[in-house]
Amino acid sequence: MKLLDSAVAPNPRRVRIFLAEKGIQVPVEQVDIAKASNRQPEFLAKNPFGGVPVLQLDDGSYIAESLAICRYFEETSPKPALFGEGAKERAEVEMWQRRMELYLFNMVTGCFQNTHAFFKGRIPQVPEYGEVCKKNALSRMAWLDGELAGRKFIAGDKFSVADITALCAIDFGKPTNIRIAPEQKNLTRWHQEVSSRPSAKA
Ligand SMILES: N[C@@H](CCC(=O)N[C@@H](CS)C(=O)NCC(=O)O)C(=O)O
Repeated sequence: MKLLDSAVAPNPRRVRIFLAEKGIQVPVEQVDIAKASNRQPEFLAKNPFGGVPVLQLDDGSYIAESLAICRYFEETSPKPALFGEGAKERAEVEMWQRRMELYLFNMVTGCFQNTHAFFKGRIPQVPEYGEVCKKNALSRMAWLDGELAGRKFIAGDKFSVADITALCAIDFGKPTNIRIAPEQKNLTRWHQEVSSRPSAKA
């Protein structure tokens, strides 16, 4: 088994944090996305969309999509449960994970992809759309600050995959100046708490 990784990108970080929380060690191979190694035929044969991370299994098959990889490890190593336990908690974690991915993470990465020099010439950039993404991300962080007034973590009292997605989204906001505002005390408290977990260094 091997994780095809990029140390600089937010999606692979989601998987690395997930693995660290579970205490699972997987051999890692860096894919040089700056040199577009992930866009070469050899990599596209593993994941036709070219994104990292990709998990290479011992039977020679590949699993792409960060959340699919996380779900694989949730099944093989159920404790600690990061997708929730029982019908209600699992549904709540799923709801929050999807909210964090669709409405925050994708906005932060959408801003980066459409405005940052890294993606110039790689994809057709639409800077105006990037600015819309940034505005959306900032307003969702303001909303999240209010949500976190009443609970410790994103989906409730327990740390979950929703926290991992939100942490990776917010930290990846740095290059496009998507930052937590000083008055967002609840979001700041949550960010400090999840950042101080050993897994955040992954
Ligand atoms: N939906 C995929 C997204 C994968 C993705 O876009 N990964 C980025 C890194 S965060 C990537 O490979 N970027 C380089 C590129 O697209 O060329 C997932 O959840 O893993």
